[in-house]
Amino acid sequence: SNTHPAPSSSKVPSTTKIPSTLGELDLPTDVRRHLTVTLGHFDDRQPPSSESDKRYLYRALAISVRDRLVPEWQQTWRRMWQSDDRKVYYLSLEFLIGRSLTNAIQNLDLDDETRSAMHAYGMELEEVADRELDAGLGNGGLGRLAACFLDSCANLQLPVVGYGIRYEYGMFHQHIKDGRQVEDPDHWLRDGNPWEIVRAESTRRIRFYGRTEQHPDEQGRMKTRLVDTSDVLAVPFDMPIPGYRNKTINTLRLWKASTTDVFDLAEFNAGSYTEAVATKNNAEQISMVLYPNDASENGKELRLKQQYFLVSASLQDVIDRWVKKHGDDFSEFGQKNCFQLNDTHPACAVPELMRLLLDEHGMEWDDAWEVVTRCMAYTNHTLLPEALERWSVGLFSRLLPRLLEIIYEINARFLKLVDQQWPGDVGMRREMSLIEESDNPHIRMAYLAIVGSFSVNGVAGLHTQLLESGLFKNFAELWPRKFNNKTNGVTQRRWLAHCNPGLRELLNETIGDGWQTDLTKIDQLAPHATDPAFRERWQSIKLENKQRLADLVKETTDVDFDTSFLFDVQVKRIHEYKRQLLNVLHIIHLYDRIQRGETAGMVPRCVLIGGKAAPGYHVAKLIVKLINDVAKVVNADAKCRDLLRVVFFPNYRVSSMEVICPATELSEQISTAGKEASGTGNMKFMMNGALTIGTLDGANIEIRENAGDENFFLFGLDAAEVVETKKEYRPNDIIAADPDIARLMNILESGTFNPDNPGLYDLLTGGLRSPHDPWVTIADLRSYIDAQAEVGKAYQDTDKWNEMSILNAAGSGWFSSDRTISQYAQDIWDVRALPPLK
Ligand code: NBG
Repeated sequence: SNTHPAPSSSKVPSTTKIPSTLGELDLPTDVRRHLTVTLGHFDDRQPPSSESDKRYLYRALAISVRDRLVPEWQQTWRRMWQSDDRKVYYLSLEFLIGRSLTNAIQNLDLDDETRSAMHAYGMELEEVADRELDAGLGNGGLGRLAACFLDSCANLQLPVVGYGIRYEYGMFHQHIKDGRQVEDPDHWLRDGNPWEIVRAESTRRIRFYGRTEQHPDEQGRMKTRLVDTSDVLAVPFDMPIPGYRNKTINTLRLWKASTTDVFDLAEFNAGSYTEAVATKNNAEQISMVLYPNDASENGKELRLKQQYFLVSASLQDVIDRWVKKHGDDFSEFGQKNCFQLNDTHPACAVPELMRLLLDEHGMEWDDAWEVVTRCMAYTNHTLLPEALERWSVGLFSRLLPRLLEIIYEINARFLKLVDQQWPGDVGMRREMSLIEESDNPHIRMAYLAIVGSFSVNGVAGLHTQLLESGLFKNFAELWPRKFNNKTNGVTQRRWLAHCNPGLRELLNETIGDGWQTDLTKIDQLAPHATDPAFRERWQSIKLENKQRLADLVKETTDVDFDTSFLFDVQVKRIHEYKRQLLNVLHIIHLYDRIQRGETAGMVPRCVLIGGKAAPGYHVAKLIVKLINDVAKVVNADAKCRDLLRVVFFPNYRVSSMEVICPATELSEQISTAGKEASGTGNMKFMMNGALTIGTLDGANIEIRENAGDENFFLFGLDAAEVVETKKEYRPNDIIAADPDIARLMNILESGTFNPDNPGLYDLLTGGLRSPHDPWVTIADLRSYIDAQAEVGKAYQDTDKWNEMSILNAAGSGWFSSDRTISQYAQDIWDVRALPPLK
């Protein structure tokens, strides 16, 4: 209890010893205590009979596990701040964490203990763990990458803090009604969140709107200050990020928006109770909901508020700790701190740090700029022009007037530099300006991030090359040394060890368990690829995983997946450039062959497609409808029964991927070359022994290099050929000249899948037939169909297929996020592992 006065300081030991197991309670006793006392759930009948009983049990177990990580969490925090070494802050609007319980159990090595504690309630651990709602605080690859990065930072014991927003509602829940996507709010916090600890004492004040005015400081220098602002509080909630059995628990700090005063007293006294409470709602809106747009920009005022809210709260947090230690001396701040910007979403960090240093800590421009450009680093995640953030100057001047002044000053100085490099070249000044001039001028956030950072990186080899030669060409010419590549990775602890226990045990037995913290060791599998006994075990593990997925598919869609079929999977956000349509066209081709009895050599397949469409993305939603309509026709057709099943998997999310990726045999990575920056799902599939059918896009290129060309099904145009093809693209000619393609287009266009709704898919078929189709789907279709036929052939030779599968897993060492993070730590951050506690 905290109600007793603190003992006099002389009696307080200088380092409080925290017992490693609080109260020495064994886990079953602890679970029972939390169930009945902490949660006040008196009914602990065994086994839990209702869904709600099971959820109580989940919470009691989660709190018991959390108890076991808190002491080392506190110690890691102290190790971090007692050290004078450089620190890193990963600023991201998204952290797509998924579930935390099973991850904590694995990393703290509590599997046996928790499993037997659950047996006492007649429950399997998995059944209890399944009650945890995903923390879906992200859209897709970008948010999940941030979560994998935090895991790897903790594994490598790096001094890294993640900063994000504690959205009340995460990624929407998708359900399918009459074949269409319907969105429901995701109130993931409804049962409370046992993984967070509120730190109200570190609340920060965020200032919006208002105006600037000049005033003299103590030395008589003119300074700027903001007045008449409208303020919101940022309250931090910390989530633990456990390292793998290494006594290190890092922190993810998520900010919740809250009103400055619970009630506006004046309004309250005037009897306007409801208006006063409305003010509170207004402030709290900022952290209410995640914007569900993946790789697309969207210009809403509330989104800019979220971005500034995260950035300002996080920078103030870091500066406050700095000032407590170093006072107002910021000369070393840039050397000792590094902010990694996850895309341009937190790019306001550049002008905001300038503002804090200039206006609140009395620095001069040149010194402040020196500090800022020493500590900011920017990661670009997309080449799609529609995803590049631009904010209207008008909006900015209202919402963040001081930041706009600072951006103008940064731009003026930057354009002088451009003029030195390209004297008199006004075209170049226009092209490179941070402000895009027009009737409605906009700020180019990517340019702001580049100018303010010492490092700019892409997320796969091809992506970085294309940034340097295309999108950021002028900047790469001006500052060639700023640009670097960091190919993405995923954590093998969640994406292999946890989600594929069968394979984990086989690996441990065969090559030892070192791969869990050093995935390069997985190459020791390669010699076993030709061993018949090993192949057989490999295959039987895949079969078990396929059964697990088939059960889930049956439960969620009522479709029977036959585990003797090839499991062919495409899961990712629905987006035109990812070309789920190409996949559908191939399914229609198979359907056509089956109708015509041309099934010689055809391998039976279960095709699974899953992913969410942004709620305002009409074409993507129509693609979802088409997939569902095709699935309905195929699955109802007796002729297809022995050869083809199709499923649209609803509400695809982190926890579903944990079941899907271990069961997948064919991984669909079929984006238009030059459009997918990297991809990360592709890596999870490879690790779990799936073969890839893919284009030369993003990290697919590196996957193919590491798996071996002969173990990868390549098709389609490369990035340069896509550019060439577009100059003279005539999809109608291709369709007319290829009977297979002509027939499948006819099936689609004659309303086979939309008998009651003629014309429904005209938008899609019109796009495919358009000479301006940006995704050149028809150009790649023949090559895709042929590559799929190769897949079928290869699958029929089971020994060969297993060998290729093993060689894919064996080649996946490069794709651990531990490798990626080691490269960030070395090349960008210049940080080392935390020293042990003094
Ligand atoms: C996405 C890319 C993916 C990439 C992830 C992570 C955005 C803006 N970009 O290809 O589309 O794997 O980022 O880097 O969401």
